[in-house]
Amino acid sequence: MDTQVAIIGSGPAGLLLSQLLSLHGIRSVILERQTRAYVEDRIRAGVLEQGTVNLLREAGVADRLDREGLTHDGFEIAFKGEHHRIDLRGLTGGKVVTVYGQTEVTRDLIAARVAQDDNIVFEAGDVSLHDLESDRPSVRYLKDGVPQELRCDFVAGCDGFHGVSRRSIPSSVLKTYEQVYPFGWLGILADTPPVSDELIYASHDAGFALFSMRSIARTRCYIQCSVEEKLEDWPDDRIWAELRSRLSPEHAAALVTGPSIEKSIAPLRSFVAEPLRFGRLFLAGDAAHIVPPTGAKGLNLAASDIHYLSRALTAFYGGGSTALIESYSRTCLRRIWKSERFSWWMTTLLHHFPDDPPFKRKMQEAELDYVVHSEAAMTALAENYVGLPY
Ligand code: RFL
Ligand code: PHB
Repeated sequence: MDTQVAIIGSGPAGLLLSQLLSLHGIRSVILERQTRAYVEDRIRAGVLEQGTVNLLREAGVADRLDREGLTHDGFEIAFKGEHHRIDLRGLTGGKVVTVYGQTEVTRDLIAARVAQDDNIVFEAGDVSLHDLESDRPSVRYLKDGVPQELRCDFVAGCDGFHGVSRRSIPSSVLKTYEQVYPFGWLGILADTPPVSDELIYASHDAGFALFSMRSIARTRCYIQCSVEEKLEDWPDDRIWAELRSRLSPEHAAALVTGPSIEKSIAPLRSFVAEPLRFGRLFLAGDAAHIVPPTGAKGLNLAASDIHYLSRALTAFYGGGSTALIESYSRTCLRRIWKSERFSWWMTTLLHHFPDDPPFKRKMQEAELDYVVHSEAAMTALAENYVGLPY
């Protein structure tokens, strides 16, 4: 089989790239290891920057997002029994975020891809990349146990942190930077109304908690937990009790609990691989970088990588220009490192670090107190949260 761009992975990065390329008449094939149902049911991110929303509109997949997405003008930070509002709209000259689940973004994109080009190969096994330094690379994989080969001009590695693409770059070329945090997030999804109209980021002596949502009738919450924690030790009642204990009394009284629809534990890590291009292979999204979810940046960074990559490939096929291909890695990394910094800072500010001396906790409290009372500090927080410009 032949195509122009072989895309590995049908997460938001791979799907959005395929959709944008298709609008410019550029053919692509997506190879995905999992089944369609698995990909569509994965519960992950929930907060979209305006740049991500704009890109989904440009891709023609924002009808449901525009109908069902919730516009959020601000969020709250809670600590020491008080809560403080960060007025995103007021502090950024009118910018906001949209709450709309990654699950829904993925479903909308898959529906569009299947309807338009039907170019996703689900359950593609043993994917391997070849001849990446030539101008005709290929991708080999198994479908129903039968070996297949896909020849292409470019390979887009959109296969997440555990994918094969990053590992196909020689270690002599790739440099990685990593920080693993000494805790994880235990997430719960339930059909109960959110505790507040806006997200609440709570810093508590027992650890961080986040009160988010998917709709006005569906709650998504997280609590900081140890990475050794087992899900079976966390019946719903224990999670809700722990969440309630980390809220201010006013919000605690308003928390509505109910049976969980989904529960999961995720480790927290910061990670960047450089460069993002090796010959004809581009890395994008979680394949190239991971942020801890505290700043709500992972999905949004995947989208900004795809903004740059789609433009680079469109310019190449439009007139043979390689300038944007050459600058892809450099351009992306400038924005990636700033989102890494913000996510690391939010994580450090809001979590309990088990091995820190009491002095460090006092420093956190002083910084929190400063951030929520200084217009300058809140402005810096708000402009990063709504998303730095592309
Ligand atoms: P994905 O979504 O991981 O998709 C990669 C796809 O590649 C497939 N794959 C392979 N296919 C073929 N061959 C192989 N060898 C393959 N290996 C892997 C996988 O099956 C998968 O379908 O990466 P992508 O597209 O780069 O998207 C990144 C985002 O998913 C991720 O950054 C966000 O979910 C992170 N994130 C958040 N981001 C935000 O912007 N806002 C948030 O509010 C937010 N909250 C979160 C999050 C991530 C979380 N978890 C679970 C880590 C909350 C949580 C709890
Ligand atoms: C979510 O709703 O899943 C969510 C929201 C904000 C974050 C992380 C996750 O910072």
